[in-house]
Amino acid sequence: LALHTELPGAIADGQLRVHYQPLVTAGTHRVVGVEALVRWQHPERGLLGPGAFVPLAERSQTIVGLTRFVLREAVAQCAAWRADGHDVGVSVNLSAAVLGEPTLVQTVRDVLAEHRLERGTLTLEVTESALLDDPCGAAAVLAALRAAGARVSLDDFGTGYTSLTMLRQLEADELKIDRSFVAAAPHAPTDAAIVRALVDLAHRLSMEVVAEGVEDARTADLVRGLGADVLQGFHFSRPVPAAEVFTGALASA
Ligand code: G
Ligand code: G
Ligand code: NA
Ligand code: MN
Repeated sequence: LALHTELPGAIADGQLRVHYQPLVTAGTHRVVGVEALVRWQHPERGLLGPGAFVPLAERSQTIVGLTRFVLREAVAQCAAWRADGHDVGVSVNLSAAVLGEPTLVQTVRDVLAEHRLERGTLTLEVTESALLDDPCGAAAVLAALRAAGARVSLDDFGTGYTSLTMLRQLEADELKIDRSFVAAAPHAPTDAAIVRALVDLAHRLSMEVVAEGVEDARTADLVRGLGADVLQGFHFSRPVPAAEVFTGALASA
């Protein structure tokens, strides 16, 4: 059986899992959020990463159900952490294919209301390539998602082709600098200059800046110095099951 034909049944059957990767403040490395990253606990093939099946889901309507599952799971988990005294938010990835889905905004409204999550606690990550498909439509959807109480983050920023045009057309709360620039910054003055410039640009547009792909202490210190507000990467934690997020070395805000 091909993975793409199995996936809808697997979602219904409860085979998807959500892992979480911490986001920490640049200064003191307190956990202020987590990014939800989907996995598939496949009965024969073992634990599959998103690269193995998210692209398949994106080629069919399956991505709609997958996204709804991850949103519900992540928001419920975030609400549980907050009830336990952890002042954290949660970030969920949205594919281009769901941005055009008429039910998306209502789903977000419903899930936030169901778990009584405060405005600004859920962040929705979109990539430039997702926005490229239909920039005007995307701007309207992002505005509606923000009106519903979610934050919007521009993921993998700097790798698309029309970054600056995007910034003129839509309002976002957060910019995630692509990990290719972050990882290279300690070794290449050009990359460090690009990180600095993206930070300044984002701050002037009142956006918070996340540096992703921080793999060592030297990179963490450098991008903090370049002005990043929040850091994410293997140096702090890999994506882990919910139960492991607050049991390691990292403390929450
Ligand atoms: O963990 P890995 O490096 O394989 O992740 C690859 C990609 O899968 C990342 O770009 C990430 O944004 C994407 N991804 C992970 N979880 C989800 C999800 O729930 N929905 C969507 N649309 N993409 C996801
Ligand atoms: O495209 P997106 O930014 O959503 O991708 C998130 C992916 O990045 C996850 O699959 C996660 O495993 C991966 N990731 C997170 N931190 C690091 C890191 O420090 N280094 C590398 N190479 N990948 C990372
Ligand atoms: Na992301
Ligand atoms: Mn990214």
